[in-house]
Amino acid sequence: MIKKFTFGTPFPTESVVMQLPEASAFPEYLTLSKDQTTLSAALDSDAIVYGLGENVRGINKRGWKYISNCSDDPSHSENKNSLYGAHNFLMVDGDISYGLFIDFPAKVTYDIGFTDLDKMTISVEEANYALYIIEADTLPSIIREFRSLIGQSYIAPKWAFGYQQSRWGYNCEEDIRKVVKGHRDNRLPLDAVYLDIDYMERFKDFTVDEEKFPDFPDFVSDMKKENIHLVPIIDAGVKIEDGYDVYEEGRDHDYFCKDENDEDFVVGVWPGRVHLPDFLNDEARQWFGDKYKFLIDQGIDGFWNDMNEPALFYSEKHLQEVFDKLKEFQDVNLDLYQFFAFKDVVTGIDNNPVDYESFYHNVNGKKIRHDKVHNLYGYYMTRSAAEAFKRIAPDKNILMFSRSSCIGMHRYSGIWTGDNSSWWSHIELIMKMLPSLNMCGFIYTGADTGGFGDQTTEDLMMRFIQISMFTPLMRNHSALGTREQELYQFKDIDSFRNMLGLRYALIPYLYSEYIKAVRENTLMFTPMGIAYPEDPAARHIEDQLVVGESIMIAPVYKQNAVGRYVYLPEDMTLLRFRSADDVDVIPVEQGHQYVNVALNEVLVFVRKDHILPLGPVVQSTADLDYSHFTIYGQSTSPYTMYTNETNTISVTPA
Ligand code: MIG
Repeated sequence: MIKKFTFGTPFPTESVVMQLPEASAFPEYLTLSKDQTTLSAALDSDAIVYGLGENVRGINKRGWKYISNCSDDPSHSENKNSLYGAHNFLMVDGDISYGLFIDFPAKVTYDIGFTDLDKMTISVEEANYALYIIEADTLPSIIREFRSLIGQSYIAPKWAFGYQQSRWGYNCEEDIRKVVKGHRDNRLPLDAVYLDIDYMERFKDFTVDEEKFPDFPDFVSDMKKENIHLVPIIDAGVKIEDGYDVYEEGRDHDYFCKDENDEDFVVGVWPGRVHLPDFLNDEARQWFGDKYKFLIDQGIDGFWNDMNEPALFYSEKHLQEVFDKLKEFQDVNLDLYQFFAFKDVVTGIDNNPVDYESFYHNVNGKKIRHDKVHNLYGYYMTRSAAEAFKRIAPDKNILMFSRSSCIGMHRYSGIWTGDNSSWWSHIELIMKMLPSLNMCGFIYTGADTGGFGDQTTEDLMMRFIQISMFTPLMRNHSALGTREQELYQFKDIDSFRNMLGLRYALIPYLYSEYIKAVRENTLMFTPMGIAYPEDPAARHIEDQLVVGESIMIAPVYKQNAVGRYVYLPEDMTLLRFRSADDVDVIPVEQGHQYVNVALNEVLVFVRKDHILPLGPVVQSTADLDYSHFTIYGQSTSPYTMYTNETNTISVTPA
């Protein structure tokens, strides 16, 4: 049952799709402050708090403070409180269990056992929000009810389950052909290559640099013949440049965010000075979305939206203040305090909170200050694209995922988890994010495989691939200036090829479980405590996940580890894969087990009374073959496999 409580006048976020009547009785396990901005609840000693989507730290969010405030922060260390998304759903699993969703577009702070381990305090910036409390017998039912409240998640095209290669720095057609060739020559399967900001003309959205790509449509179709999709990036900011149509149209029609004097607000991002499209204005949103047609007409069928928190390097106004202020420090003896004051002036330039309070949206004629609706910006940018796709190419399923997000956006696209690093702890982090993201409706998702920032290593890449091979988005992406990390750059290409082969053999199963998660409002990645609620030993395990209905995974995420402990809540069949066809099949008993996992091996545990169908190894999703499967595990009932969004086949146990 969902209970809705409305406080003040909430902004219509369109995060939910159901109209519910107001509930009357406020639940006794929650305390609402007099001013209605703070909710608090006791947490009994064994309670787990699940949810909050894209965030640092554990699956159990207890013991830290999180702030929903979409932020462009490329250092995902555990001292952070906010990443790129605002995912205001959580679930308390204790003596009393319930779900809670705060429908509010600005800051919400969650002190989940940070100040007091046994207490949860949620503070909403203003008493203008809708609160939904979900009560049900089981956690999966709470999730199901919540997900039906927010509407069906986005469905990505099947090719987007193929292996994808990206790097900030592929500069021209030649670079991309080299990447494709590198994969093909080494028989590394591949479905897509990404175009980062370098493909544009001076970083202008909806342009292609003709010097780098002399005949873009031709190139796109060449690539398509090789079963390679090209996926260009779109940034939120529009470059200020006379003669640039997107800039001029936006300016002439007042489609950009305004400053306090009603002038188009100026900030700096990649192209230098830009304006920010006002995605919260219906007309502007439609206008910007229609611009994607420029690339769709040239054969493009996938996009990623970036910098849409929005990321701000500087605002022109604040930059001027900084320059003025810096003069005060010139020729001064900078002592300890002076020096740090000076440093703060400089390092505080980008993504400065003051800047977010100095521009405005036009929402149906009403001027709304940005910080009041901050967390909707990336969501509405992406919605602008997705709504336009329906008009431009109603018969196509176009891949779309975004960096910034808010619940509601899950209906329009997936997300990637932004600028992670080539750190072992970030293999662990994605494993913890996956179930939390699924609860919040984000099912098409994945991390930059191998790590975006910093230098990767071959062993780290191998272990990263071994978790990414289960995630819907499996994309190797890295930052400009870091070590090149295409899989053919490493020594043991054979093992990487084997891992990718296994991924492609798993796609029929993974895609099917993805569709089920979307259609049935379930998790694709289930924490052990939710999958095995009757087993106290499974309850707090955070480094194993149930993937879909049939399998459990226990990734290796520690440097130098050649094995690990695994807890089995029931007897299972262990598959130790070196490749899709080189596998040891080992029955393992319920209980704690130590298992060896060499660097070139990945473990899959088939659950009791379940089967895992593996397809043949192919080089591209275009060659997926549903005519025969190798079946692992045992079951008395057939496995229902979605072969596309709606059709199923029945796969019978061996
Ligand atoms: O601030 O377009 O997260 O994936 O490669 C850097 C360049 C801007 C951030 C994205 C990253 C992308 C990069 N972008």
